[in-house]
Amino acid sequence: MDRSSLAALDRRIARCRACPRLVAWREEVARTRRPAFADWTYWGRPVPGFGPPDARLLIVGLAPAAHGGNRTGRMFTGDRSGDVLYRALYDVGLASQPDSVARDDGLELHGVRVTSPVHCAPPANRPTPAERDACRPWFERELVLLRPSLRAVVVLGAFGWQAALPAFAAAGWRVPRPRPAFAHGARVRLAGPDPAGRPVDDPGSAGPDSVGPDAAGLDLFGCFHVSQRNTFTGRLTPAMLREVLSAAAAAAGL
Ligand code: DU
Ligand code: SF4
Repeated sequence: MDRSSLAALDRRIARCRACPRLVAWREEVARTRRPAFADWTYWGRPVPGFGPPDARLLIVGLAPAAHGGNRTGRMFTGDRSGDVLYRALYDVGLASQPDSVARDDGLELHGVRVTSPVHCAPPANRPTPAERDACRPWFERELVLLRPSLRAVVVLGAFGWQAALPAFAAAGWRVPRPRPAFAHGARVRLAGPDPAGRPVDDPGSAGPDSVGPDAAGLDLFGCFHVSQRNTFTGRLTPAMLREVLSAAAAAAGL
């Protein structure tokens, strides 16, 4: 197996069983299903990231939804959060179609990859800090593999933001101290590694994978999460989401 390719990483992630509570939950949901999806064979496994391996823009969520990604096997696919996200990506020219219903629906993302810092659906959409930390090596590995092309990131919500900053630092980017706070509309510049190739923020994590000459700087954008709690209440409107995605696409050169 080519351990350096993103496709290989995605296959490895999909076999992970590191978190007992999440393994039990994702499989129980897959067994019991929701009446509306009674004829589905749920994925019931970790949901890998989705999008091209040379993406210039990365979108970071929270975790798959029990009857969304955990059912379809693709990030933000088959749930209301995804309806909002993919509609907006299509509207700003980054997706080939406005909806995302199944893994084989033909959807293509243009220069964009979608992932999350936790790959298994958690009960009540809330991973524990231990689960977030357990999944972090997968996220760091994904960042290292995307590093040659990656130029901008949109983080959806405070959980993703808190999980993302240490991972970007470990993957070689320089994260300002004190750590910038999450806000909708936040925009933070992360420089690439210093010439010596040492991540400034988190020297403890420096290893052969952590540094390299290929990391340019990137622009990190904060955006309210696309969950119904935000979209049904108008806290996050489609226009607000399109605005952040457009700014991030421009920063990424898309
Ligand atoms: O709105 P919903 O489809 O029920 O999403 C549930 C929950 O999971 C919400 O907080 C969004 C989040 N989520 C995510 O972060 N990534 C996904 O791929 C799907 C849902
Ligand atoms: Fe593995 Fe991440 Fe799923 Fe935990 S959440 S079982 S670390 S893929």
